[in-house]
Amino acid sequence: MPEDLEELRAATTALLSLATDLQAWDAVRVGTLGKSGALTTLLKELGKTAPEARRERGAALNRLKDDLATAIEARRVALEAEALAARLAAERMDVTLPPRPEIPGSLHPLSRTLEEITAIFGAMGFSVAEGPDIESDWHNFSALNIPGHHPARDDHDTFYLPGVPEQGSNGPPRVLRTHTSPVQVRTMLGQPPPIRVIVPGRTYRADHDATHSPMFHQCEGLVIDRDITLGHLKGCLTDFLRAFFGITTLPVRFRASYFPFTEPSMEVDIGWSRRTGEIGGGTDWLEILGSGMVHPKVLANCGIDPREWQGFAFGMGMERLTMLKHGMPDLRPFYESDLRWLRHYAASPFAPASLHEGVAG
Ligand code: 2NM
Repeated sequence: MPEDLEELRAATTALLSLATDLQAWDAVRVGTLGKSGALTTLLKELGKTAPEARRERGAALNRLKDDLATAIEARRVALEAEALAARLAAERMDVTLPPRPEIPGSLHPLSRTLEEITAIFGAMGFSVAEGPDIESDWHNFSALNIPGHHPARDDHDTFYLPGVPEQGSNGPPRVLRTHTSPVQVRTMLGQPPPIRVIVPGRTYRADHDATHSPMFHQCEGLVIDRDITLGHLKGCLTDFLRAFFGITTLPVRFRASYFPFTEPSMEVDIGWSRRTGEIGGGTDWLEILGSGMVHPKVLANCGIDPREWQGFAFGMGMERLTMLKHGMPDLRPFYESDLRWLRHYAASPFAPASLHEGVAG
């Protein structure tokens, strides 16, 4: 290799080893391979070389360019690894430290609601089921007897995801689940009855204003056995609402309604005062839950024989429940991480929801 090229190789290699951070490294890269870098300049000058020597010098230049590009890239990888190692060492955290009860942090009010709901239904023999946020159209809609023309399927409400590449762009349609019911579908498909589950989790709808968030939390529930009746539904949900709001005499009303996945279907209202906002007082009614007897078609879709099994299901919005319990006027602060709001509504992690006193209170 010509002497001037060997010199450039040596000089660049030396500069690279002197570059101890990415900024210095980038200066070497630009100074070598950049638009007016040393090597780029030599390549541009190749045209001035005598025609007999041009082929050989060109080949040597290209070899040097490959070598230097490789060395420069290797240095970047090494510097980034060093930087990461330094950061990991600086941010090392001792997870064996004892707790500091004087700064315990606190629970988000939604987490608290989740704990309370779980404790209440847990005392009634329910377990918690979970499932994916990204669902097939079938689990989210078809299995639940929601036909293609139902408004819940409207593009206005549902976030559709692009087709999965491995399955070709016209693979099965995927959605962000619009309710947690697809988890009930998965539960029925995955285990034989009897079933007693609640299903808390994130749900998604293309809706955004003072009382709607595109992501919110639901808790649904499902009970399947041989002889479950509307009476069980009414008793279970009445007990739940009275335990959740801590009012043993809370008025609860069941009002005929419609859902595609239950028959008959009912909205559940609690007594309150519209004027003062007080729950359990006054003479007004507030809608709080949806419920019904699981439609025989849904049972059949999920591999359960509706001549042998029946049951009830229900669903509620967890933010709404939390807002009503604490008299919160606005939904938006739930997701804004504003410490003033969080401290105001915080619950202590050292006073977890428990029901040692029983559901009926
Ligand atoms: C609601 C209201 C009424 C419901 C039904 C089912 C399933 F999977 F069993 F069919 N899951 N959840 C249901 C019924 C949900 O939410 C307002």
